[in-house]
Formats: sequence, structure tokens, C-alpha cells
Amino acid sequence: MSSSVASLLSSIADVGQDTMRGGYSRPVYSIAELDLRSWFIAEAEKRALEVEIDYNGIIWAWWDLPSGDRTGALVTGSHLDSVPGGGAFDGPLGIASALVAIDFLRDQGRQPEQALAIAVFPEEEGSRYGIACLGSRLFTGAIPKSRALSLTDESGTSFAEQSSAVGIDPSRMGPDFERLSSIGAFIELHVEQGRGLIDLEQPVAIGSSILGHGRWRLRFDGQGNHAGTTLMTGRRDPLIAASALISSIPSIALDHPGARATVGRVEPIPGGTNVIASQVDAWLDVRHPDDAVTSLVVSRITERAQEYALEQGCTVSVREESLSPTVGFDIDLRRRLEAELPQAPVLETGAGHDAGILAAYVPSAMLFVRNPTGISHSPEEHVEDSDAEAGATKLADVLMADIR
Ligand code: HGY
Ligand code: MN
Ligand code: MN
Repeated sequence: MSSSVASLLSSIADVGQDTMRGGYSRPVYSIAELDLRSWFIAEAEKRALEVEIDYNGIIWAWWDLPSGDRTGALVTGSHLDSVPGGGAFDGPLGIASALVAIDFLRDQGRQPEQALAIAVFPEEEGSRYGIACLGSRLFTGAIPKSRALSLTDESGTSFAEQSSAVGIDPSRMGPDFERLSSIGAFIELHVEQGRGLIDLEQPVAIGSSILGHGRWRLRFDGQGNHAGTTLMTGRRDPLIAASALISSIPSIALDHPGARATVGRVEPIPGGTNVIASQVDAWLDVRHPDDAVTSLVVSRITERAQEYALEQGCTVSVREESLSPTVGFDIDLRRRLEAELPQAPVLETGAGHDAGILAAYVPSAMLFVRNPTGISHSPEEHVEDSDAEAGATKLADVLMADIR
């Protein structure tokens, strides 16, 4: 069976298109993401891979040894869920490339020395339940099961309820140390979410580290009221405090070179055109190579939020929703990848990935594929067909190399 990454991705190009935002909206366990999960299972079964869905909802597609021994397995994979209005490649590129890499190896009549698996992790983006890499965090025990299960989406549906609605028993969820300990190495191929490869004129890079990153919810409380009957003096409008804070973020971040601080999501309550909001939630994403600087930037932003809230007669609370330290990938594994792919530059990434969670438990690495726009989490994210094929062949080479 021979396919191409481009043809596999075009077979899912209609799934989860977001006509309002552009791009794709494929929240975990939505109809769109469930369609993608079924697509993956069908493609894996076409390749006679042994498919299982574990009790955390992670899909595993195995190319087993004749002996059936899975000790020291080499696992590749990524995610199928997306951010709202996301691109076509963030997640699915890694999954499609893994399927094609297996096609390449079989076309060449090659048999891996150890079991190979493709893993699909749920809720990598954290777009529905608020915590990035929820599936891999559950799998490794990086998040307490009770916290994960109680997370709710905008409709108030908990992760536990939604998981059982798709046939995953929440009572069985939690760390899977037996499976984790059987993994020899994890390698995630992902679209580059930046310009590194464009400027270095290479199709594929090796990952060195993931920037520490976290998410905080800022909740501003004020006095809701009628837009027409309430004079401007004496208002306690939380949207004014929130917007002042948001406008101040760039200068706070710029005071700390290398810091990135973003508010991409603001939700006023009740959200009426002729209504002064009573409450405003704003979600803050802060990242920096040095975790101490990340927390310094967050405390500066918190202080400023309190000042603006006070000015407006409002209050503000800040709640940490997730925090991941800066992760350096396994240096021995990375060296072996560098030996296998001597042309490939080594790049850090500012984007979080399941590989960043697994890295604390198993030797992990990443491959990045050139994105000629350098833009991600946007419909403008792109990968040329030839670079996508280059990524899959290099993944195939890496999967066959003696890299454990
Ligand atoms: O937010 C991130 O960095 C990743 O895309 N989940
Ligand atoms: Mn991703
Ligand atoms: Mn992403």
C-alpha cells in the first residue's frame, strides 16, 4: 500500500471546516474529531496494524513483531484535535506522516527491530477542557485523574461525561505506568509553528526543547447594568478594566526579552450589546525559556490587573489553569537523530506538544516539517507536499535507525 501524506490529508480536508472562522475547529470528542479518529483507525486497519483504544482514550496502532513482544516499543504520533479555526497540519501531519512512514518501510521490505506504534492523544490543544495535552497528562499521571475528569467545557459538560458518551469509562482513567514503561522512545513529527526552517532552507528539523508555558484565567467582577440608563460616572465596568489590562500586556512582556504573553480569548458575561458586563473572563498564555521569568511576567500582569480593577471599582482573581516547565528533549536520543539526519537543523519550539509531556517519562524527540508561512493556529498554516513527503521519509529512517 503506498499513499502520500498529501493524499491522506486531503481525504480529511472536509472534516471540521469552520466556515465562520476559517480553517478547522475539531474540539476533542466533537463530531469532527470523532470522524478523524475513525479515519485514523480505518487507515491503520488498512495497514493491518493492531488498533486499541486505551482507558484514557488514546488510540494505539501497532506494527507488532512476530513474537508480539512490545518491550522497548518505538512510538510515534501526535493529535487530531485542533484550536478553533486552526490549520490543517497541526496534529494531523504527524499522524498522516506516521502512516506513510510505515508504507515506505513496508514497500522497502524492512522489518523493525522492535514493535512500532502510532499513538493519537486526545485534547492536545486543551481547546475544549482548558488544559493542553490532557490525554498525555492523564496517561503519565501528570494531572490528577479527579481534576481531569471534573474539567468542564463551555456547555458545562465534564470531561468525564463526554468521555463516557464516547465509550471511554471515566472510572478506569488514570496513569498507565505499565504501558508507559514498555515504551523505548517517543518521536513526534509536527508542522513547524515558526520560521526556523524557512530561514535555514531545510525541509525537516530536529527539536531541542519546548518553551515553558502556562495558562491563567483572569476574572474581573463589576456591576452589570443597562447601557442606556447608567451614566458614565460611577460605573464599575469589568470590561474596561480587562481591556486596559490586555492593552498593557505587550509592554510588560517586552520588559522581559524572549517572553511571550497573549490574551486570545475574552468572555464578557452576559455579553449583550446594550448591557454593561457584570463579569469578564480573560485567558492569559505566558511563555519563556526560563520558568522563573514566566512566573515573574505573570506576577507583573497580575499586579497590573489589580491596579486596573481597583481604578474601575472592580475586583479581579487570577487562577492558574495549566503550567508546563521548559523541556529539553533527551540528549542521547537527539544525538542519534542528528546522526541519522545530518542535514537537519536543531530548533527549539515555543509550542507545546504531547512529546513535551512524555519527555519526563520516556526518551522523547521531535521532528519539525517546514511551514512556508511560519504561521500556525491559523488557516494560513501550510506544508508543501514535497516537504510533507520529506518529513515522512525521514521519520521512516529514524524509526528504523538504532535509536533506542
Ligand atoms: O499551545 C500550544 O503551544 C500547543 O499548540 N498546544
Ligand atoms: Mn500540535
Ligand atoms: Mn497547536
